Amino acid sequence: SNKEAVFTKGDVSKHQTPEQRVWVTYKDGVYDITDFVEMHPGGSSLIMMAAGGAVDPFWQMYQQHLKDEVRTMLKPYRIGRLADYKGPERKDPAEDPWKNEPARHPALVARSNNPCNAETPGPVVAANLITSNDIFYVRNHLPVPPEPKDPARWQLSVGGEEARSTSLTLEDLKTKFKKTTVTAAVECAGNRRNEMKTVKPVRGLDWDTGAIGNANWSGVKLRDVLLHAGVDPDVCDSLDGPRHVHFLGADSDPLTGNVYAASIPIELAMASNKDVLLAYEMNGEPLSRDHGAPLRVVVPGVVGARSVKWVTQIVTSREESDSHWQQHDYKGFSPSVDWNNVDWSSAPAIQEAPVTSAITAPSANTQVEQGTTTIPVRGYAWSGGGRDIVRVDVSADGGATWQGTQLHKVPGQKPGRAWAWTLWEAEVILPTPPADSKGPQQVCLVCKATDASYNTQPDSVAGVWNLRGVVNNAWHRVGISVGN
Ligand code: MTE
Ligand code: MO
Repeated sequence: SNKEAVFTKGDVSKHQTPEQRVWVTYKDGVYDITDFVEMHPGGSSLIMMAAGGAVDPFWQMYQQHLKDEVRTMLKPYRIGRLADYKGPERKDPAEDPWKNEPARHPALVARSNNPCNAETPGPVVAANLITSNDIFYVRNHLPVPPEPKDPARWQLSVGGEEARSTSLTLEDLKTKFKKTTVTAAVECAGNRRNEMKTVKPVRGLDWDTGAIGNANWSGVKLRDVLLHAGVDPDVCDSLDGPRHVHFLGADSDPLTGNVYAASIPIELAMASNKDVLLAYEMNGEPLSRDHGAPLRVVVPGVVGARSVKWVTQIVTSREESDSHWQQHDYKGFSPSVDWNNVDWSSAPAIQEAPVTSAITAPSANTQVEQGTTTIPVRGYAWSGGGRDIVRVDVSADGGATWQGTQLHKVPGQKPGRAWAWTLWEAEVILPTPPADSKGPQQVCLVCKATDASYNTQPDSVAGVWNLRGVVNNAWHRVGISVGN
């Protein structure tokens, strides 16, 4: 409106701290967000990067759902408008951080574009024991880093506490260390997040069941590389030695310069039977750009977030990684915790994944002919920590009664090292419709897996709901109808 106060960019730039009050602009609007920032001490770091200036360029970077939330959040804080607003600033196309993204298989189901997040389509997710590279889900937080200009000069640096600073080329890794192949599933902790929002809203990508895949990863054992860098083989027994191994990726935030990073406990990194790999091949081919070329970490049995792609630095430390993704994401909380009262330091970073399974066929809302008595049902099951899947049960009546399934496994997995997923299938007997029934019969198919420690899945999503929508391992339900 005309009566609105008018501010210059210079006025806005004088408001960058709670003491000066925190102002930002979005399009032609000026907002005093001090109260918002103080209400969300943990969640304010992103918006604070824009303090005293425009939030618009930040929003070009981040996902749509975040943009919508921030837009709604801003509304009540409007204090005026910007003088001489001339529309969004044109960015130099040469600086577009997304201009180097690789091509992707058209069958991948996109959940966001920049960054690319795309899942394997439901019907093919468990079609084969090994997921082919081009339809393996992609979960990127940042732009894909450029390919090394001269691959021969690419280097991995290894160092940190009680380790010798060491540089290794790809050739060093391939020739000085034993090549190992490990079949392992990688699953995003956000897989099946879409079911959580039926309980209460969650923040995150709307993954269905396809943020998981199973591949043959080849490379060298992280343990061998750490030993090469002089890490004491008995480091885990030392009382004051390093406790964590950090992995830093080459992908960086175009605004802050922060790279993707995560860490795992040193026990996992040093154990020869945990099979943590620095992989340069996926299913016998050099890693593709989306999956971490030229080198990525694969931490079997652990949520995908710790399997750092494009890894260029490995650091031993007494402290856990302080990255955003280790400290302020990929943690699980009680359903009672929300974005207003979350204390990120109160929960540990998720490492080993819980037992899970999902139905991948038939898909939801499938209609089968009247008189159908059985239906083929299939899917995948997997548990973290190398715990094998010992059983998958399915139900055709919402979980009142259960039927057995046939399991299909990757051969040769060692005891306690079942890193691969298990596929399963069954010809499921449908409930007999009541004699007086009219119209289509609704059938709720359910699956649940049991792992080698006899852990099984919780029955409801509501009980495992958490604000970030991670590790949803509730019984998976698929509604279909019989007849019309
Ligand atoms: N590593 C880097 N450097 N950057 C990332 O964004 N995403 C992580 C992990 N490693 C990520 C990363 C997450 S959350 C997951 S689930 C897996 O990579 C996904 O691996 P994929 O894209 O090969 O399927
Ligand atoms: Mo993830």
